[in-house]
Amino acid sequence: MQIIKNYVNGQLLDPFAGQYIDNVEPATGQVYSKIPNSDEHDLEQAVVAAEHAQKGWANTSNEKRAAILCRLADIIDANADMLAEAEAIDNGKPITLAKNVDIYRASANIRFFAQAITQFSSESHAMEVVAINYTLRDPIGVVGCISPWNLPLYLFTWKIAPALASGNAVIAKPSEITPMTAFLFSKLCVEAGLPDGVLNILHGTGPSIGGPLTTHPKIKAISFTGGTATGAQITKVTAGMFKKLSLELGGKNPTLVFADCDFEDTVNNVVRAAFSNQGQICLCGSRIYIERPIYDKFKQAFIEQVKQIKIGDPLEADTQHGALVSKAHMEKVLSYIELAQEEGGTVLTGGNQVTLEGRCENGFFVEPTVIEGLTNHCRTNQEEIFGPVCTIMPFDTDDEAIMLANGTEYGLASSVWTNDLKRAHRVAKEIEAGIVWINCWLLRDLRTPFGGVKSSGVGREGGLEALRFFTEAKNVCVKYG
Ligand code: TXE
Repeated sequence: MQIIKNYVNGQLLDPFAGQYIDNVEPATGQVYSKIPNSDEHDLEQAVVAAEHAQKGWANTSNEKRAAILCRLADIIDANADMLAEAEAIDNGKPITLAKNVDIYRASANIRFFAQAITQFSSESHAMEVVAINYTLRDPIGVVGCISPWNLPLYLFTWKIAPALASGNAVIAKPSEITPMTAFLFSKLCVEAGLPDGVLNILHGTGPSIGGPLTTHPKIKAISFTGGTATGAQITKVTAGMFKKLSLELGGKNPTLVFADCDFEDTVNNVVRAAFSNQGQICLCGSRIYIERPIYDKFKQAFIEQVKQIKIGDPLEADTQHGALVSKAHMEKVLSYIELAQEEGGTVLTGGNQVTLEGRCENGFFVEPTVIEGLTNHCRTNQEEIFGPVCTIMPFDTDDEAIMLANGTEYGLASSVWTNDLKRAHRVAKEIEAGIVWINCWLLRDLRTPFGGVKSSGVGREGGLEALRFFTEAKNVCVKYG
């Protein structure tokens, strides 16, 4: 049984109190490793290490920091197969997806921000003949990064890379449900020569270590991705502490399919948008609105394709649909499928737990599920299910499509499928979301602002937005006139 360790001041350590929790492999339902359940003592040790390391790291030139981070990205690439296998075991996602999306993006995140910091500049504002203002952008100091289980190493690196690149020291907490790749990553940090204390990784639950991390007075900024309820809790407990917060929360994303779309390409991508990573991506399109003239044709083609998704052992190369992340999460998803039927929905395909034979007989597998016949305001269409469940509904006009799309408390992402240029731009302008994809989904340029509106969060990640978040602006005004 593998025992995961914290990474503090460059060392792999057991938690002070010696408390561990079980780590379950979702595809088998078996405990396969132990995770430290860290507490305030571990946090204090990490804060001291981070504070001590931060000044030196901030005073290291951008080029040198970038070189160390690029070395780390190269080491991730060299270990991509090992990390992808670990991610598939720990999370239940198909190994092919883990390699091509998660691990690929983990090194891309680090390399991107390593390079971005060497191009980062700040503004100056001349007051004609009187004075000049210039803006200094200094690292904040010690910052906290809290990441979820759905894209474990991908989102972990997405947060720590801009924080480190801009000269902060980081205390990071991966999800206790998927801690393995962050642990393996800490060993790679040692190999890359990341200075001691610059990055500290503490494992454990929200109550034991997440909460204390958010309220620690020396941690001046928190970047969080996770559930909306947790985001609200973090906002509440940090109120009055004047911390910078970036919150990337839940989504209930609309997919708008217009009759003039490229039919086959749209079907393929709407399936991908609904069911990638077993529907456990905050960007997944789970409410699919289809213009009435093609509703029946689209429904048929869509269901046919969904039925062909190969469910299987995440470790098999041809598996397209793996296990849900935990038993509790599987039960939550199944309860929503039941609720959808109580609310008057008809399950067109899927709807059940799947029992595989052999190694995965006790795994947490649920069929890709498509439901129709629901109203927009029912709970199934309002609440984040975060699993392989989508609903389909017809619409008649552009305005109705926009109204339906905007009819939830969330506003993270959306996708629009049409060949009408004017409509595409108009709909994009009207949709209440941080991200609108036109004729594509999850096509990511890391320079673009990333985040949501309404209950999907506050703040933006990505590119300059992330570097600005992890730095403090100071205006210097020099009078010379
Ligand atoms: O998330 P949590 P959970 C949604 C999705 C899912 C639901 C709950 O709907 O079903 O949230 O998932 C840490 N202070 N998303 O329970 O609890 C926690 O340990 C500080 C959407 O796993 O929000 C983990 O590291 N930290 C989503 C991280 O927060 C706390 C991704 C996220 O866990 C804490 C995941 C606290 N009080 C779930 N409590 C997305 N937007 O991508 C927990 N944590």
